[in-house]
Amino acid sequence: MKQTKSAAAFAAARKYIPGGVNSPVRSYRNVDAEPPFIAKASGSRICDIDGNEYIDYVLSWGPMLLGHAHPQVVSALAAQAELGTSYGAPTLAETEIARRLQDFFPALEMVRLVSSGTEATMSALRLARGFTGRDKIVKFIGCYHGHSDGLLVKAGSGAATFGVPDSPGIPAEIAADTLTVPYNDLAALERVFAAEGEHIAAVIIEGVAGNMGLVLPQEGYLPALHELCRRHGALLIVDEVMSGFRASRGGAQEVYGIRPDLICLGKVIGGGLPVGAFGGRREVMEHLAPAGPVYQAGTLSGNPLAVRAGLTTLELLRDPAVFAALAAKTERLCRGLEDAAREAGVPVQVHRIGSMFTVFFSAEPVTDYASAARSDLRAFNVYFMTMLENGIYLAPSQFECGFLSTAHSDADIAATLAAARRAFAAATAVQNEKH
Ligand code: HOZ
Repeated sequence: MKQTKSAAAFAAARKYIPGGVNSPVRSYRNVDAEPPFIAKASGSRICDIDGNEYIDYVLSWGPMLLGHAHPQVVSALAAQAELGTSYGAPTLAETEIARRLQDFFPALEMVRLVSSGTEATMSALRLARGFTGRDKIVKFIGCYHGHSDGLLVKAGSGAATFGVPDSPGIPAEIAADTLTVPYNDLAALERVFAAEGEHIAAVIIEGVAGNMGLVLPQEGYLPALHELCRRHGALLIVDEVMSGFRASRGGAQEVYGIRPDLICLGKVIGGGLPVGAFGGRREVMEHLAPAGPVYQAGTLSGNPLAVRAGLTTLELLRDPAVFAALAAKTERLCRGLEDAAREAGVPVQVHRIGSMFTVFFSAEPVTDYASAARSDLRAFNVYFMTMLENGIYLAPSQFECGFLSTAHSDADIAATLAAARRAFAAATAVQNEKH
C-alpha cells in the first residue's frame, strides 16, 4: 500500500473506530483498497488530505444535489448558528419546511421530522403497524431502508456489498415478521398476499431501487402493487430517502403516478445535515403521539441548523427547470458512458433516472437483485479503481448509485468520460484475462 497521509489516517482510525469508518460502505474493503480521507469539498469537487482533487459522483451518498458548500446554504447555516444550534422546542421553521415539502410531495398531508433515513423508515413501519393492528411487513430483496432490525433482512447497499444481507444480532422472531419478495415480480407479491394478507401491515419499497445499484420499477409495477395493498388493507410505504428530488422534482411517486399512504424522506431535505422525515395520509399520521397512541420521539428532531439547511435547499429547488437541466446532464453522461463501454468492448447496462445512475457490468438486463448480483464484480473493481486514479470519485460498490449535482459542469462530464474510456479499457483487459 502506498504511504500516503490517507493510509496513515486509516491506520490510526482503525485503532479507535471499528474498521476505521463510521459507516461500512466508506471502507473500500470490497474493492481491496483503502479510502481517501477527505479534507474539504466545494461544488462538484471533493479533496483528500493528500491534496488529490476528484469530481464527486457520491455527493455524500445523495444529499448534495446543489453541490458541496453551496454559498446560500453555508450562509444560512452561519446565520442560524448565531441564534443557537438546538432548542428541543418547536420553531417556526419546522412548520415552514413541512409546508414546503408538501409542494414537492402532495401525498404528504402531514409530516414528522427525524434525524436520519433509518429513523424515518423504522418509525413509518411502527406507525403502519399501530394503525392497522397487524405485525407483518413486506420488503423487497436488495432494497435497503436503513439498518433497523426488521428492515435489515435481505438488504442491499453495504449489506449486499459485504455479503451480509441478513445481519447477525437481529432476533429471529423480528426477522420472521419481514416477508421478502423479489423486486419487479408482481406474481410473487400476489402469492405473499394470498398467504398472509390479513397479517400484513405494510409493504415498503424504494421509489426506485437505488441500493442494489439503480434498478427501475417496470411499467405499471408500482400502481399494481399499491392496488394489491389497498385490496388487502395494507399500507404502501414508499421510501424516497434516495429517490426524493432525484428521480424527479416529486420523486419516484411523481414519475410513476402513485400516491403512497406513507412516504419516507432524507438526504436532500437536510441540505447535507442529518435530517429524515416521514409522512402521508392525515388519518394515519394522526395516530402518532402526542396526537395519537403510536410513540415516536427525538431530542434533535427538527434541529434548527438542519432545518435551515433543508429550507434553503428546497427554496433553490422550487424551479422545475433545475430538475430538467440535471436530468439532461445525467443523460449526456450516461450516453457517453454507454459509448465508451461499447468502444472498449465491455458489456454494460447503464441505468439512469433524473440525476441518479449506475453502470452494471453485465451483458443481461438488470431487473432485480438476482440479476444485479450476476454483474462482473472484478470488472467493476478495476473500473472503479481506474476512475479513482483518474480523479473520478464513485461509490466503491456495484450495489450503489452515482449522483449528479447542479454544480457538475460540461467540463466535468468531458473529464469523466475521458477517464471512463481508460477505465473501461482496463475492465476489458481483466475480462479477457479470464478466458
Ligand atoms: N446506500 C447507502 C444509503 N442509501 C449509503 C450510505 C451509508 O450506508 O453510509
